[in-house]
Amino acid sequence: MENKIKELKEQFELRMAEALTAEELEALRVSFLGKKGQVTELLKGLRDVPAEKKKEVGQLINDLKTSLEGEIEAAEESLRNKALADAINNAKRYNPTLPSSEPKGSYHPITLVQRDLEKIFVSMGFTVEDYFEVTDDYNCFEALNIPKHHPARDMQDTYYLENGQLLKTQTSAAQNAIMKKYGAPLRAIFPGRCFRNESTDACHENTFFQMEGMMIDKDISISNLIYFMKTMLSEVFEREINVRLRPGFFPFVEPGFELDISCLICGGKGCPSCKNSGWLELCPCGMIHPNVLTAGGIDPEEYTGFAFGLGMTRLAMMKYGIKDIRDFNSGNLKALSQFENN
Ligand code: FA5
Repeated sequence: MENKIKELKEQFELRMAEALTAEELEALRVSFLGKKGQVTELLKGLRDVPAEKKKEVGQLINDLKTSLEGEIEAAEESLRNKALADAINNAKRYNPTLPSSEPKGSYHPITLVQRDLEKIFVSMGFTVEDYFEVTDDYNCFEALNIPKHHPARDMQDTYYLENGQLLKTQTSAAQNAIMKKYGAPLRAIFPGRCFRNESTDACHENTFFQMEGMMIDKDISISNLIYFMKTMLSEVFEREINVRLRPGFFPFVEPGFELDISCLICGGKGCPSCKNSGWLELCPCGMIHPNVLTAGGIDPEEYTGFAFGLGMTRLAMMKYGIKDIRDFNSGNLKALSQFENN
């Protein structure tokens, strides 16, 4: 038996020297250590060894088994290391000092407008908050003073998921969570993507961006609201913009307004982008309803605040003279890659 063990070891070493690939190593393992492998057969032959030698021979076979397993594992490890080293050595070298030969990317116009707005509001002491795209009925409607079966729900044809959640129809859906997170006083903006089941046209999309803002403190009034809206618009457009404020109904503000800007595509004459009215509905706003403050854990006797829901996609249309809102989601690089890349 001892001779047989020695012979097997020598045979193994000879074949090991020739095994250069992972497949060859695996074949070697099966041939010696597999279910019907030679070492396994040797172990089975142990039953014919005289009782007084069984322990000693058994030990020798186990040592052989451990040593063969170790050699195969080491060879596999060294193959893996070599493959990794080859991959690293053959990888394309990158020299950061050379001019780039890759085509240069550009930011989406909505990203550019969002960055502008964030800069403007951060400079006025607002924080920038993030919020989910999938939310629930409470946050999107009930916490905003829109109970179930309220007719105001008809204004936003909502995509519901099978589990009862929904795609947010308005960035106002984040108001409650943000009030609960920070309490009062509070100054925050929260840009985000909104979804509505809309028939699309030059100024309506089913997927569009809004940017919500809230300011809550003692003695906040409509004049604060108007000041911030005017400052924001003149900063974004870098000039005075004609605006008009008219009454608007949203259950979560009282009083509520529609802030329209004179259409910059047609100069106010009327075109498909402004539904031929010369004005574009851009930023509904108002003083936050006491019920909404209470739902957010803020005492309406002590604090007041304003909120606005800016149509960021429409703002990008006006800023960059894009006539059709559907271009934004078109994936058409010719249309989308021509904007200032800052
Ligand atoms: C709202 O969504 C309110 N949450 C806004 C608000 C916030 C009011 C805070 C008061 C206080 P409205 O449905 O009007 O309101 O949408 C707001 C803006 O989003 C619109 O003025 C418009 O600029 C933009 N918008 C709305 N629907 C679409 C659409 N289908 N495609 C592109 N932009 C849209």
